[in-house]
Amino acid sequence: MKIAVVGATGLVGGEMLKVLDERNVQFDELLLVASARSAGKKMSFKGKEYTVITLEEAVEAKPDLALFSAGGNTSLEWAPKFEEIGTVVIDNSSAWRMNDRIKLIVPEINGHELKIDHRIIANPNCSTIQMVMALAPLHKKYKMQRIVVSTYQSVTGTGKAAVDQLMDERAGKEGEKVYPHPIDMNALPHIDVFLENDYTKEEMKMVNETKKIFSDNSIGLTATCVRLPVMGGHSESVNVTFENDFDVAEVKEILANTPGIVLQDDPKNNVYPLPLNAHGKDEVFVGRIRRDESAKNTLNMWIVADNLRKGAATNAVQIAEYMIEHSLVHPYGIER
Ligand code: 2RA
Repeated sequence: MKIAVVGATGLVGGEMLKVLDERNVQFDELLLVASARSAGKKMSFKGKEYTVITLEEAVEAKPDLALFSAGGNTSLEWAPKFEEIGTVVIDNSSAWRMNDRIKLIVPEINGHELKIDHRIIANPNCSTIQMVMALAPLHKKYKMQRIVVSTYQSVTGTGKAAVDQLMDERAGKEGEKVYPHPIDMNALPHIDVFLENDYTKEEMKMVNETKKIFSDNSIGLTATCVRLPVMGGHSESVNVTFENDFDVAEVKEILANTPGIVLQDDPKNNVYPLPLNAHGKDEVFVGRIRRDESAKNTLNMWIVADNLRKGAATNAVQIAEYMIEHSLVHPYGIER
């Protein structure tokens, strides 16, 4: 098994390496891949030194599996080149997510959709993953009709340059600006680009990806996505209306018994999910669970996760694990 991490020098790429290590994913060879600018750089993994190679060199090396987190344009151009040589590409960018021929996977929810002929698989957006993780077991029991979500997103979702902008502003230093406004001491209701309908692309990702993951276009969803000067993870206020009524105690019990979810809901003792506590963890944390007293069959909840872990690297590695466990990685009929 030869695994490539494409975008190995980025924030998500670094997290992918950590997750591969922590989960002890077995492979014989590792390729660390990045743009020509970073090629030649030395990086270490499990105490061994690696030289970062280019995408051209990685295609030559014919990996069995490639975890991509190098931006949408790189994915659009390069994922098909890997696909052609039989590599399974798990792509963290938004480039392929809404393509009809590509599966959009959260393994706990729709891993069963993965088949041997899938060569490019899309990892959903971070803010979508943590929300659908918490909603999936409730959808099964009560059937979701409509979701209203507001996000409070970490600068790490933008990448290293955004973390630098926040730190530079905090230190009173001049530096590269990735946001159109100061981020420290601020809240920007603007993540990714604005679209024709005046929603941002991040907001529409939440709408469209949720429907695709649940294979249900009837789910109504509206989102407002906000960037905050936060580091540990994304937080979300979710208001969800179900077809069927629920019992709040039962909702808590369902969530507490769902793998990958941690219930943190003891308001009297100030216990609720926080990005500072989610940092570096793979689970999705849920709390502030309460009935919306203004609407029928409607629930409020607060969902927090480390956007670089379950929101990106961990989910991608879990897809890889699923593909390996179900013998879906090795190619068929393609001369390699
Ligand atoms: C963000 N959702 O937080 C993005 C990262 N994929 O900006």
